[in-house]
Amino acid sequence: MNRRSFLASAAAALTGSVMHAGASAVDGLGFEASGRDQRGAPRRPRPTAAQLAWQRDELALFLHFGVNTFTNREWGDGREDPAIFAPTSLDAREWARVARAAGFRALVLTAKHHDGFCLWPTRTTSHSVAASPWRAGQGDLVREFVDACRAERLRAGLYLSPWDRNNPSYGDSPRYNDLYAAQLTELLTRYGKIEEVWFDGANGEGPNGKRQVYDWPRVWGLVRRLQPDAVMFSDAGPDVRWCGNESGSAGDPNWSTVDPSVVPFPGISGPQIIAALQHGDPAGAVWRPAEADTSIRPGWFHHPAEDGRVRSVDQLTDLYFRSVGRNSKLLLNVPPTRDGVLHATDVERLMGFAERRRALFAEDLAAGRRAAWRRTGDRTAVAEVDLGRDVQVTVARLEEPIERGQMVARYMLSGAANGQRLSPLSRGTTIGYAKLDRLTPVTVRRVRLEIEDAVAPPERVVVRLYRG
Ligand code: FUL
Repeated sequence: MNRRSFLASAAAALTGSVMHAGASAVDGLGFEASGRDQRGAPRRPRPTAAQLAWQRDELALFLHFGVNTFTNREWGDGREDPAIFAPTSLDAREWARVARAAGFRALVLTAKHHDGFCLWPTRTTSHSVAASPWRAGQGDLVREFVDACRAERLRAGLYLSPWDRNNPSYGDSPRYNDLYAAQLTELLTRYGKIEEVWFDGANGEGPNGKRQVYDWPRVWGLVRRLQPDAVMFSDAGPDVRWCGNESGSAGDPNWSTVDPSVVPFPGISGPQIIAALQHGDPAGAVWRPAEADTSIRPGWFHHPAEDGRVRSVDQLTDLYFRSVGRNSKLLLNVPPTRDGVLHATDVERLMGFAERRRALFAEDLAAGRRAAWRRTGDRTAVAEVDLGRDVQVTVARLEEPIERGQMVARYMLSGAANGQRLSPLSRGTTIGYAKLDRLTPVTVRRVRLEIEDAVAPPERVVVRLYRG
């Protein structure tokens, strides 16, 4: 079952918990007040330093690994025997090395998936690596993972599934909420700095058939207290939102601002919710950019039967344009095998993807050419770049200085060879951190970007051009 069809069936039941806790969940979480600018106009929401760093990473590797790797399932039911968790040559350092070599800057590991099996020796349950034969029951995969991230200078993130199909307290809401908080506390106090905490939205019944009512304000408050610099991901942020699908495609338009009352908690579904996640809201008061998560294979966990169905370099490159190139960040899942290492095919594709990006973005033809920037109205502006010579371009990368907010709502890019008249190269809606446009190969000397509409006076947009 995929998450979407599952959510559709669970939506009705969940509405209860959503109504119950109300929209005040985001209060007191340290959001920057929007305030007013020097001219007295309401200031646009802006990213925090942690959100900026998160976005600038552009690429993160997702690692789904656990008992499902050994049972060949996607969702374990919680009755798995810890004895099956026996990777023979687990090497977290290899995951991190591959990630770094492929240009990824962060990793996120499933410390606990829906089956409840913990990859660290937790004091909260015996259903963990401590009961497995791996490293004779002395292993701590979260430790090895975090150490590997540090060794390769990558940011470390942890996924802790709220849904737990093993724990008997699941569904006895206050009891399980205490246990969940204790697990989070272990993860966020034992291993030093954790940069992203990932809350998925799947939520079914527990082993006792009961359904859990989560205490999200408590969870978010706890993370903020224990790891103030970490970003929290979920449908409802509070720092980073799900992009609304699991195919890795951000919306177009894609605003990094949202109205937090539309998706107040993870796990609610419906077309309106998905649209809000995909597109954000130009009038939204909170900065909550979209993270695009997807897998390099059909499944999230490694299944030998899918070894021939790994996304190609072309497909990964398209994915990059649809995620990073639409003001999002790509969290690409590459699941370790039963041996505990990445599969050779996946590694080869990751390297091919890196090579393709290197070739595509080898030289910014507009680098060092200062663009003439002119406001033409309150919500419009024009940037003009003279490349100094006729050159062929195939890709444009536009960037707003998002540390000051996101403003552009519509633009047109046009270009002309020496002595020729301008003709359109591409049109678009939002820009944000980055907007990537593939162009029909064209020879240009002059390039003009027109900001045709914006939600506030636009700031200088950077135009980069590549031969590809
Ligand atoms: C979903 C889960 O149900 C999938 O198994 C996977 O972990 C995905 C990233 O999130 O909610």
